Amino acid sequence: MKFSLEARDAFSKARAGTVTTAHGEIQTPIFMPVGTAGTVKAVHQRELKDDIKAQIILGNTYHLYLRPGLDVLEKAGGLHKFIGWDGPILTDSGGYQVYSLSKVRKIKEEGVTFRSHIDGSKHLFTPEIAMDIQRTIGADIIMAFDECTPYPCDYRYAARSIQMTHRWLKRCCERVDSTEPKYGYEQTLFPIVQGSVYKDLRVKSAEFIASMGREGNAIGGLSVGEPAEEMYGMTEVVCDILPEEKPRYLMGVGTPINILENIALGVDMFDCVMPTRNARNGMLFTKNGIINIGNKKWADDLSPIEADSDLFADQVYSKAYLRHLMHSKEMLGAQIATLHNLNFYLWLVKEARERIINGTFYEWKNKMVQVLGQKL
Ligand code: PRF
Repeated sequence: MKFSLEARDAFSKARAGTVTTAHGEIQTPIFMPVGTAGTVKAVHQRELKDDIKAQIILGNTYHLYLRPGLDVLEKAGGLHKFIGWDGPILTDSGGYQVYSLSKVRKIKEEGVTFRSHIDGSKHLFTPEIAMDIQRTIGADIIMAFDECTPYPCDYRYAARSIQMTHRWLKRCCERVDSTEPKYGYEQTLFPIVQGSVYKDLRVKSAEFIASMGREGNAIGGLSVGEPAEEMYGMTEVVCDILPEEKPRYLMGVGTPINILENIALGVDMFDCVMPTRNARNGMLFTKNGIINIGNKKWADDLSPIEADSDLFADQVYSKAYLRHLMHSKEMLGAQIATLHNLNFYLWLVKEARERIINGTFYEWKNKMVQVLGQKL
């Protein structure tokens, strides 16, 4: 993997760059649609590529390991081939889904034992196992196995937790460095900074993560219920320590406003279920603010979903039609709403990138932060 920085904003810490992976380039800042179980829910791979021009998608170790399982993925020749997506993929390590989804879990130095949310079967994830599984899945970027502390989290717990996450990171690095990729192309490991909302712990963790000298770095443990200002405070502290010349990925963030504010603090990569999940509940993100398409006020609004958009679905379908589909629980409703929201998120980061390059990012960002919070 390679990262080149192309521009820096003069009025904030925003940057524009390019990540090069074995499956293609990613222009940063970027948003990565979440494809938990080998599908960005309700979207065809062709739509991801041709309609919304997604540059990288996410997969989850936890889900893919439980279903379809490693035998099928290996037989297919990895996740790219299995799902018919030849662009870059990043997989999360399971070091988050295990905490948020599985039943009964025990965290020990060795790793985490948990019961599947699907059939209750018992499993163990260790740093080594999480790396081996990600070798079999075959993502271009793979994530370290960490502990994402909940919010709130007392200081003593958070302090002990980063120590374990750091010891786990060393084990992840050793495993990755002593094994080969299974499908002939390079896989890059990103370590994850933790430390809850404590500045001194974030500093300690960021310094340790930076010292590992990997090719990209991630920030975890945020957007778990803390106020946005607290999140920004942590991102700022961490970005000032993580090396400039490597991409920075803020995990599981966030709203369009969160994304803009974190770009301004120096973050390059984002993922979040918000555009996809909220679409299925009728929440649409637009350039003028947030729409709840289920609202009665849209019942006879025959204007396009988003007039000022290059997405065919935004032009061809009206708000009233989309509302009707959602109301009738027609599958096409979820498809249109998801495509719309992802297209909006990808427009947002692309616009941010262009404005970082042409020097108009900061003013635009502040204006957009006002607009995007409005409920229409
Ligand atoms: N760790 C991992 N994945 C994550 C997170 C984390 O802290 C978060 C936190 N927002 C989202 N996804 N491994």
